[in-house]
Amino acid sequence: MGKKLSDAQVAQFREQGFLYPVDALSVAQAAAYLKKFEDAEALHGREIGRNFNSKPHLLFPWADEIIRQPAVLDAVEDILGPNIRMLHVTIWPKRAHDPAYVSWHQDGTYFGLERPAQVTAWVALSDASVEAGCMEVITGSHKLGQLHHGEEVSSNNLLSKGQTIDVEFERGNAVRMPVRAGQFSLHHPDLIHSSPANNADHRRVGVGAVYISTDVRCTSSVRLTSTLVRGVDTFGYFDDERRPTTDYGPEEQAQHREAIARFRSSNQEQAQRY
Ligand SMILES: O=C(O)CCC(=O)C(=O)O
Repeated sequence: MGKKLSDAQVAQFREQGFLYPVDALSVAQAAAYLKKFEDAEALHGREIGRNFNSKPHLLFPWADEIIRQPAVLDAVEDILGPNIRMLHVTIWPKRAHDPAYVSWHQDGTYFGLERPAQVTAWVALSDASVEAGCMEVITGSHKLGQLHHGEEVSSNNLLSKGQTIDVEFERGNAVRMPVRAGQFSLHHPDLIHSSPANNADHRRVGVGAVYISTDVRCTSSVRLTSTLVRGVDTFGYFDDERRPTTDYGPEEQAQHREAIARFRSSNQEQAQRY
């Protein structure tokens, strides 16, 4: 038995490449975080959606809290071991009856990590049912390794570069991963996944956090930032991110700008390879 997951759950993750649903927050806690997210949007007068949804944990203390939830980190520790960095965070909102979708991709594609010792946790702030456009995964596809991606140009594709697998793969063993507000799912960086439009009457909002073990290096020439969320880092492959203290403060914005610039530059470098 691990800190959060049973041995059978860890074995299932390794065999199938995903796990869901796991409990993290109460329904009330998830609703409170959703409200903070919507308050931040009201403050800025714009939706935290396309192009303004990366690394929110550097801008908002509430987002930093979400990625450090003990239940999430305990589950991640059961998979990656005790020394953990949080490499990237994306907030994934889909409005009610939103045609926005996420195309078939693998998370590891543009991260340029030297090996796939990575796990993504997707924490639901509102219900992500099948109707609301929850994720769909291809069971066991993480064993295929890194597949080739092209770029699917569509204003409805929520992926920043429209990265989409452009080789054939078996879709027969696809599984939908519904999670309720406060629950999360886990998936492997090489797992093929996507999510379709939201056909529900409510907004679907989730936070996708990518964790790596501290001994994993990024192969880009750009030195990336990341947040040590558990244990110690004796490797020093990343620059440490500072925790935000004020919602969207000037220091927070400066750090965010710098981190995003480095992240995009690294992504572009890695995109040349696919
Ligand atoms: O939010 C979604 O629908 C997709 C999320 C995703 O692709 C991810 O977290 O890796």
